Amino acid sequence: MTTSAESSAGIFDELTAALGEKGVLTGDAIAERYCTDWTGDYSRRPLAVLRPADTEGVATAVRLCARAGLAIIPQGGHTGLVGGGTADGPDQVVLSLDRMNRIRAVDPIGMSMTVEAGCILESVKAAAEEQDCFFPLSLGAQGSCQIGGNISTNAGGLNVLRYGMMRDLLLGIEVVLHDGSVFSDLRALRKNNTGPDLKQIFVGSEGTLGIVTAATLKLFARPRWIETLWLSTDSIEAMMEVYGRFRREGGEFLSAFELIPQNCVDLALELSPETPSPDPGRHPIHGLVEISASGGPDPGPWLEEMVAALFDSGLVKNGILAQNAAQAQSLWRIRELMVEAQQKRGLHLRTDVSVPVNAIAPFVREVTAVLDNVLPGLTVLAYGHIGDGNVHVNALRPAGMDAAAFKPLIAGLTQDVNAVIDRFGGSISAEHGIGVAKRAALAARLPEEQRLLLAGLKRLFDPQGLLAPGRIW
Ligand code: FAD
Ligand code: LAC
Ligand code: ZN
Repeated sequence: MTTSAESSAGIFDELTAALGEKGVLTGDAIAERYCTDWTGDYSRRPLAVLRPADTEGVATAVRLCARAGLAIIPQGGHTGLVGGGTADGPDQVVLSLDRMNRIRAVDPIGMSMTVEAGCILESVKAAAEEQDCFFPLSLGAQGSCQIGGNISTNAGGLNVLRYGMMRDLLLGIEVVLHDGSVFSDLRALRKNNTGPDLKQIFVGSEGTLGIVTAATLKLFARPRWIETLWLSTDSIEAMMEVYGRFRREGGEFLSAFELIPQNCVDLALELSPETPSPDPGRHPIHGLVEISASGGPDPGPWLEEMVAALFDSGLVKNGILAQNAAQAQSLWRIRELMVEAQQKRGLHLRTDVSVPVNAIAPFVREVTAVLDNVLPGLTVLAYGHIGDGNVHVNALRPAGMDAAAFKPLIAGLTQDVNAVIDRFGGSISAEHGIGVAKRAALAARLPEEQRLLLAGLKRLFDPQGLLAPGRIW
């Protein structure tokens, strides 16, 4: 076994012979996107980038790397927010799935589709729509993230409250294991109670147990009516009341409910001043709500009554019911812009936490007070998917503080957020995963029995410790 960059030179010749010239990049041929993630916070040149074109190529690459003792960091769209897809040590190669982007089949009767792991989420959604079906996973990064990355992080996003997370959308999987063998079960079975469901072990395992090469996904009926609302309230407590009313009275019509504070709207409009302000009155808390139905009677009349009642009750102070698709899009654009705007501000505190839904209001108040107190001048941005109890408690650094001065404070601020999360019995990672960023925080919270089971799982699936080392465990 060889372990250094120099002595592994021969392995790259072998890999090139197996994967072709396009399949192995080294040196200057490695484009920046393989080195630096979307946040810009994680960056490192891997020894090489392997780009197999098919499952057999992935299997060969894994076998050869295992023989040479090279660690593999699987990489999808590189949009993950916890540093998982970036090389971070010597003797590591990135294995990119980007050439494995074929839609293998769409079945509009069984309502399923089978796709390769490197398919971009947006193209998966488009292929489903071509067959008059709907694949519901939706997130801001959908133009770049890949289905393999979505599975490996158990991605969530905007429609979880109706359709569930990636885990709930998976019918089958194909995975290359540590020795190059292939675990394949791409059957579109809706029911299969033959013991533990092995495919679920790979969901959320961030490349540490195997490399996902293909998946069979659940499809749904395409929504025929979509209504988009922007509702503004005076407080987060009022917004939770509004949410509760929609949840109880809207039932399965409710497909998204996003919490957006005014400071996030300000950020979005700062980045795109031509975007119309959804609430010139600048109420402090907004909700971006989507109601949709795939069939049956148009929910429009019910919705109008519901919104009128919310105004009458005094809970909602201002609101927009989008009159057409363009207006709906411009409301959702604010949701996207506020995330882009944070990235443009450079290094900032970024978290992804969850609490029981009924604790969101007190949690947001407490965590904001804690952060304001620890570092006055922070702009705390607490937004997210409140139907899932999932808040991104992010914060921009105080005016005048540069990134170099802020960087050493991030770990402490994150611990402060996590301490509040612990008091509320929440989770330090709701949807982004653990990666390298949250490894220590997870380790500090894992009960011993769970740690032992997970360590055993890792030994079983990756005895050499070469699959995404340093992630999660
Ligand atoms: P990558 O970043 O490339 O990789 C993520 C992890 O998965 C890494 O550990 C990597 O090693 C592993 N991996 C990737 N592909 C494979 C594979 N084929 N086999 C095994 N392991 C693999 N996330 C949400 O959950 N909800 C959101 O609402 C959301 N919004 C976002 C908005 C923006 C603007 C951005 C930039 C990100 C957002 N994310 C969100 C985070 C991110 O998009 C998701 O985590 C996504 O699932 C990552 O997919 P990817 O293909 O980019 O994976
Ligand atoms: C979002 C990402 C950051 O919800 O998860 O915008
Ligand atoms: Zn999110």
